[in-house]
Amino acid sequence: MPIRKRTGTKPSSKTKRWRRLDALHHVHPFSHTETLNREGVRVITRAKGIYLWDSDGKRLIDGMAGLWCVQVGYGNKELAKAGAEALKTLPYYNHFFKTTNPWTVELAAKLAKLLPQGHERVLFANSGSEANDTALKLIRYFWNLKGKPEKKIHLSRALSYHGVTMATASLSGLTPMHPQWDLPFPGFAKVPAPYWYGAKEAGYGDIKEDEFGVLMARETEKAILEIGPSRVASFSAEPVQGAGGLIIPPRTYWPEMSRILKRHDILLHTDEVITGFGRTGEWFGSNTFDLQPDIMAMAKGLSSGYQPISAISLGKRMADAIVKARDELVHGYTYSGHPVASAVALKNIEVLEREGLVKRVKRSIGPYFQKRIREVFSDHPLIGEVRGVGLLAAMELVEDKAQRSGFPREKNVGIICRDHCFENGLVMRAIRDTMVLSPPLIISEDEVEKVLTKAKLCIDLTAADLGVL
Ligand code: PXG
Repeated sequence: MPIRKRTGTKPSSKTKRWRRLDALHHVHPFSHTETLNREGVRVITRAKGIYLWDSDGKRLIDGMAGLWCVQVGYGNKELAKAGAEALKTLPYYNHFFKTTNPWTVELAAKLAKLLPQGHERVLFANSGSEANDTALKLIRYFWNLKGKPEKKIHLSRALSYHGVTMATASLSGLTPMHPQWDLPFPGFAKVPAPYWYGAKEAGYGDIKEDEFGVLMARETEKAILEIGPSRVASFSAEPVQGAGGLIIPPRTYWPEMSRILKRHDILLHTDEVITGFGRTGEWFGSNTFDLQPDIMAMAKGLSSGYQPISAISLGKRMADAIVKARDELVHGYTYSGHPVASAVALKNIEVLEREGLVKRVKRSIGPYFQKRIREVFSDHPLIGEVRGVGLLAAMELVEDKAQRSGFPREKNVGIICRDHCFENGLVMRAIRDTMVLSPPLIISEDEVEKVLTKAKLCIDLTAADLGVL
């Protein structure tokens, strides 16, 4: 296919109006407001399956399932109907005053069946940040109940993303998330990420992947010993790190980490906000990596993003302590277990089960996606590594494949590639210079081919811009 740049179509009067109002009145997350206003936002007006349409009728393939969340794809009528029915029947009620509602109860019971062994109790919240924030509070409470109030240090990893509240931003290891807010708070310590592809640039030489996995776990243990194990409350981790660049740990990492956490009596808090609900080919990333979390946070795929809802599940040890505590649990949100969000999440899980979408990621579409993305890109001169699991994949754009060394940051290679993708009708996320795909779980083989054809065109365009092709 010839390499060409598409020129954008002229925006309609409606688009111009929305862009103007947006620039005047709407402050966007994780955006430089003045730059965004100058360049103008894209207005997304509808979506179906794996496709999005903007206000000028341009169609885009959503290679990111929104923000890693639309498992069942867009436009699922069953979810819409379930939400509408709950809206008409009980648009709101809470769980504070000895009350509950049928949708939330059924959802909690359903989750108890799907969650890892021993996780039979859940709390609800509205976002991934709130779920992780709640998890941290429950961890602190647990150790207080156990008579070990000195266990208060929360460990997490470099490049992790756990949310944006004061505590979860402190927990996050993506350092740009801290200075604007004078974070991290005291009591949050960081350990290295098991990011093998970056090991050479980080000074570890030609270390083998398996060896690196063990080494990163041992570095974590070193940090634990320096702090003093009696002070360390928890280790928080995404089974696969998402927003930090799709970091898939070497297979030796988690078994070694699990041993270390057990040895020092440190709670494992898995952040399943991205890895939950089939993304890695099992219901949870904790299943894929054989983890026994003490507490888990989930959001996104819980409702396929159709409603804001998140959950925190307690393993047996934490549940026993917290449920049997003498005092009332002084925590909860106005919208915890919202009936409409619960109804939609319940229906979403029903669809995932009935359509066998999680199994499909494990057995058919996941392996197909992983095989094809490697076939198309492994030998590309711009791509240093293709990695992935289930329906998650990343491609590292590098300057020198042999040295595994990247481009200078100021070249913004990832952004160049992402912009080509938008121009050519594909949403592909750039994390630094790593291109990431996380499509809806309903994606077909034919649609995978469409994604990869567009991705190839855009990576070729990027290579041409850089004078590589
Ligand atoms: N944990 C993980 C692992 C996440 O990925 C959160 C917690 C926070 O969830 P809420 O619902 O509070 O946003 C997330 C969110 C990106 C991107 O650009 C990723 C997220 C959010 C926004 C952008 O990759 N993940």
